[in-house]
Amino acid sequence: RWSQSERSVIADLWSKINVEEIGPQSLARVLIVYPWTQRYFGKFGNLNSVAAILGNPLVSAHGIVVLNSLDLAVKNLDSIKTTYSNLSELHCEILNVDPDNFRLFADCLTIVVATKFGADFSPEIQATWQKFLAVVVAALSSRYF
Ligand code: ZNH
Repeated sequence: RWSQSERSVIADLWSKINVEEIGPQSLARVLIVYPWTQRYFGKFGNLNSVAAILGNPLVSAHGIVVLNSLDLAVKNLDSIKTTYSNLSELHCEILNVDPDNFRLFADCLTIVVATKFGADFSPEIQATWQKFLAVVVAALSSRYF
C-alpha cells in the first residue's frame, strides 16, 4: 500500500517534527477553531479564550500525548489499523469521542505543519502526509462500527 518514496517522505517529515511544539499547537487549534470539541476536555480547566487555550498546560501536555502516539503509526505503516485498535476502542467506548473529530484534528495538524515548514512542505509531501493521516483517522474510527 505504501510506495518506497511515500515511506521515505513520511519518515523524513516525521523526523523533523518537534512533537513538543507541533502537538500543543495542533490540539489548541482544534479547540479554538472547533470550540465544540472543548466538551471532551472539561477537566482541563479554563478554555474560555484563545489565550486561555494556548496557555493551558493540560492542553499542551495532551497535544504531546496525541502526537507521540502518531509515532506508533509512523513505525507501523503496514499495520496502522491493528496498531490503533485498542486506542479506537478507548475513544469510542470510554471517551465517547465523535470520530469526526479525528479528521478535524488531522486537518489542524496539517495546517500547523504547513505553517511550520513553509515551502519545504511541497504539494507532493503534503499529499503523502494527508494520505498517512487519512489512514490514521480511519484506524482510530475502525472500532466504532
Ligand atoms: Zn485522543 C486520550 C491519541 C484525537 C479526545 N488520545 C488519548 C490518548 C491517546 C490519544 C494516546 C491517551 C490514552 C490513554 O491514556 O491510554 N487522540 C489520539 C490520537 C488522535 C486523537 C492519535 C488523533 C490523531 N482525542 C483525539 C480527538 C479528541 C480526543 C480529536 C477530541 C476532540 N483523547 C481524547 C480524550 C482523551 C484522549 C478526551 C482522554 C484525556 C484524558 O483523560 O486525559
